[in-house]
Amino acid sequence: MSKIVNSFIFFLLLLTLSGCQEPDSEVVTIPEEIDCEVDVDHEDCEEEIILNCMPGTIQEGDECVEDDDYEEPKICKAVDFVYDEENLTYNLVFSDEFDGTELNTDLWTAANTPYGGGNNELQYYTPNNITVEDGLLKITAELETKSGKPYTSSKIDSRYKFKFTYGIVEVRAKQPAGKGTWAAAWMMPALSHYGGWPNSGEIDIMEYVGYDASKVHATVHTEIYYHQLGTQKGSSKNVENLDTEFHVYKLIWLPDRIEFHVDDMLIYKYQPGKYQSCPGSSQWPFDRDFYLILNLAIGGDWGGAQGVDDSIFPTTFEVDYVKVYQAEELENITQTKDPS
Ligand SMILES: [Ca+2]
Repeated sequence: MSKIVNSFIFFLLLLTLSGCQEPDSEVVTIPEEIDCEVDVDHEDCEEEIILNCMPGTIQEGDECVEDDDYEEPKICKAVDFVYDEENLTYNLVFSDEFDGTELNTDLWTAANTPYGGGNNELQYYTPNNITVEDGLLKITAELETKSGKPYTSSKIDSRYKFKFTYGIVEVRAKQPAGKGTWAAAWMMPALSHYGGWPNSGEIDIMEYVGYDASKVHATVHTEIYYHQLGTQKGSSKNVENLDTEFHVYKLIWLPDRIEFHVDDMLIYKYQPGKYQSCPGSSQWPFDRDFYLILNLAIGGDWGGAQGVDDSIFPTTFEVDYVKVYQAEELENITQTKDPS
């Protein structure tokens, strides 16, 4: 036992010396042999207890105490995923073709509130402005005062019914014409895992404001990239006939990037790992479940930036379908350094 203890101490001494001196620089003095069975109180014979301290703590004597020098290990997000995008096997996991005669409440919840939007929007969201007919979801905004709001409209979400991480979303829709409309197909985090808005992220698959009728917008918001700072990440695309014809808005959400398309034309690609070696959740909170939202707001900081034209009502946002596909290969994907 004593030899083991002494050898261990000697080994530690060697390690210490080799760490701070040039190799072969000095002869190490071997401590004199001590018989711990006889000399039980000798300091070299005291049994050393090595505690398995938790991260962020350090052993002091026989207890673990807080380590003031500890820094949380930084987890890099949206980097080091290896997958073959060309050969992902996508399966349909959510689909609403709006073929019935009313909103499918197994998939969606309709809002009923004057506070459904924020952004100084002017609508009261009620389920009453939804119709499902001709294979379409129709959200119609009306010039109608309700609970102090001058307009009514609708907003539906899949929050408690469908949520997902990574996948392709397709929304085929026709935009609501007129100055003052603000339609969107977008996604919010199911849980505020990284904190309140915008820290846990927001993905705006498509936004449209009626006063700028030839443009469609796609945006992500994160802790450091969001519109109130003017740092949100996104872009827009000029497309004809947005409010007279249906167009397909597509989100491709992968473990390391998000792409937005309209009619298969790229609007914007967000890939923080291209610009930063180690993105954190403040740039990429998009590794958690999100849910779908469709709504037609009236007025507000953006939609109402040029006022609201009361002659446009009723005006309707029409959605032909919402589909979500997920790839088997990405279901449990983890970060792996590419061996090449
Ligand atoms: Ca349909």
